[in-house]
Amino acid sequence: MADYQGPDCGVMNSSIDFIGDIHGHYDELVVLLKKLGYQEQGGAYRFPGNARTVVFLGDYIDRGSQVRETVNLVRAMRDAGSAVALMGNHEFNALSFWHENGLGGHHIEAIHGGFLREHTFNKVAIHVKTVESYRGRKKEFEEMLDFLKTLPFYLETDLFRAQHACFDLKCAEELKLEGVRSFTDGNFDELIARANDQYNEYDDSLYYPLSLLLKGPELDLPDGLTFRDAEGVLRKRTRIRWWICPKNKNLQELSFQPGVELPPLDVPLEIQNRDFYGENERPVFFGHYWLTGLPELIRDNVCCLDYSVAGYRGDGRLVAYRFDGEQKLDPKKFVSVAAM
Ligand SMILES: [Mn+2]
Repeated sequence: MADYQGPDCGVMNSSIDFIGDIHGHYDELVVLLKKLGYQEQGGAYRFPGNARTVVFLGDYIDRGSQVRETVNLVRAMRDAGSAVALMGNHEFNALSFWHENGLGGHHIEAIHGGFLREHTFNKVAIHVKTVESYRGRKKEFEEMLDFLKTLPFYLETDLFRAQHACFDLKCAEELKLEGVRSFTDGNFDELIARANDQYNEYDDSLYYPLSLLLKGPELDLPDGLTFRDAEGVLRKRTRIRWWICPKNKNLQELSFQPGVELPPLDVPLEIQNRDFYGENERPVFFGHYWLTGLPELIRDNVCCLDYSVAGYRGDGRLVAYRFDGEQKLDPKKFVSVAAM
């Protein structure tokens, strides 16, 4: 951690392999890295001659049974300079879940319970696999949390953008203005409290920019409308396609909740007027969305790499895209491994 130079470290050229959500599926990760031509050396995988770099798109923990092995490999590659590891919503959630409300004097009144996330049944259930993976290794667990604090929220070069869920220019600008690219760019107790403070009307909150980058934009469903997500949790909000012009689009067209069909109802004007990721923007890479089937491009500058390797049906894939700077992405450049 001490030697870490920041999110641009390691990305010295345009030959990058982006890898989607891993969620404790270490065996598939190793197979994928080998398939991409990376070779093990001193506990990390590197591309021969350091000619290529991995960018991990977040969500290393939870769900799978090899969380510890996954985190250790991602961290070893980050430390070796053969990878950049971005933060996912699961990492942000874990840091918040284990952080005492009020630590360092930053107390959020509206949050009940002793931590920045209430320890309710559903929230505990999400982290069970991670805790099991570190059973009897409390110190290592704490070191893992310290590692998660260092993960940058997004990565941007002249050739691409990458983050866990959604690229939003205003959010990126806001974080840039604040000089905050990760939770280690300042006092952690203060930053994590601000990132969880959606109740602050004075708005020095980081809640909005971080939730867009790490979870993507969501839309409240009309009264009474709900659906169950892949884990059976009842949802009153839907994720939306942030790369299409929302003007005059209805709920069915705008919703991006693979496997869930919503009715073609009207969408509030404030959502119809929101910014979106245009067709002429540089390519953007992300995970998060639980896609199924074989990898395909959403658009020639929009590439989601989460194909549910940790999905309950067991038919998911761990997916990479081999990027060489092209501004029109090529569907033949996906490389993937079926869940084992
Ligand atoms: Mn995920």
